[in-house]
Amino acid sequence: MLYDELHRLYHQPFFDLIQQSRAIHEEHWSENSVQLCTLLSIKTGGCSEDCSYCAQSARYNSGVDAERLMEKCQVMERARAAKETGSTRFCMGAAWRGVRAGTKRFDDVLEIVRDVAELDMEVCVTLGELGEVEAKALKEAGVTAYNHNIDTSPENYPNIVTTHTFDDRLRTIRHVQDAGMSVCCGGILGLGENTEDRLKMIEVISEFNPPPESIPINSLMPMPGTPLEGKDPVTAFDVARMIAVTRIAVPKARVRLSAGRTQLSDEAQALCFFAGANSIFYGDKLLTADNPAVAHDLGLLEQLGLEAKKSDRSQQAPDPLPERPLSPEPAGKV
Ligand code: SAM
Ligand code: DTB
Ligand code: SF4
Repeated sequence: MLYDELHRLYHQPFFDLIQQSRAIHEEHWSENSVQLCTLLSIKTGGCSEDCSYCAQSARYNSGVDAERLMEKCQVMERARAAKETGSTRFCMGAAWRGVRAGTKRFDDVLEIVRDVAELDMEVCVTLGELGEVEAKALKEAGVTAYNHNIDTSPENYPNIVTTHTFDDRLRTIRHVQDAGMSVCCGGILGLGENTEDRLKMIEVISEFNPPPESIPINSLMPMPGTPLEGKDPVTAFDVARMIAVTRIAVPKARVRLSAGRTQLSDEAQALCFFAGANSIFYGDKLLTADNPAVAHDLGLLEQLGLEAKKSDRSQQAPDPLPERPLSPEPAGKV
């Protein structure tokens, strides 16, 4: 969806926007389900990149220590526990710039993926940059979705990260699409960007072909020691507006109310679900930061009459849209 239309939608009176996003939501998502995804940081800290929001960059004194890749048996324990609490997608994150085929650490990750895939959960990984070969290997090992966020507008990206580019991010997403994995791609609100940047980010994501299967909308969790530690919090109305615009721009994607739920009241989260969010990160921890407690989230879903989505490992990546080109385009188009 083009920027001008996103701008028009976003700047309507709040209730007009929410009414429109609700109507689109009901048209495409007849059941009232919320996808529950559990995150696990399988390799924490010590990252070479300088993403200015991230506690895991080696460049900042955030108090997060660099750790080695977790042992497979420990990961399996956590995946089984996630399944027992009702989670249907297990998302493993690594604080790496990227992965390369033929390295021990990539082989170790493939081994972990193969075993987690046996649990009949959807398997998502976020490992940074991927080439064609790595994407194919992950798909073959049993990954159903790959998370790789563009985080902000192409114009604002260099203000947030200097060690890799926006186009590097788009290239990885292209490789994920070509390998037949679902793309999970979203961004962060509250990095110091303006509304125009937020809408340009959604413009890029909504032009992906095939479209993303899920879109995480994170609010900055200001991590001590990072350059963005003192940023003002995002308001609940800003989050709800962005969720509504995202729902309208990409009707069939799971829109995930992601990092930052600890800063939102239950009522604000209910508003976000009403506006079109139908997925959350579920479990007491995100990667290094806090998330609402499992019991609290289950209570909230029950009060709202929302059900947990069933697992669907047979999920196929969304089909390409026929009229769009499949090859990589210049900046901003994937
Ligand atoms: N290293 C990989 C990468 O950069 O893609 C995977 C892990 S990285 C931590 C995954 C995503 O987490 C980032 O793209 C960003 O959207 C989100 N994230 C990281 N720190 C955050 C924070 N403090 N607040 C909100 N979102 C954050
Ligand atoms: C995403 O969009 N958000 C998640 C996941 N993808 C990997 C990560 C949020 C991280 C929040 C900060 C932290 O835990 O360090
Ligand atoms: Fe590294 Fe990813 Fe954090 Fe950037 S967001 S510093 S690439 S772990």
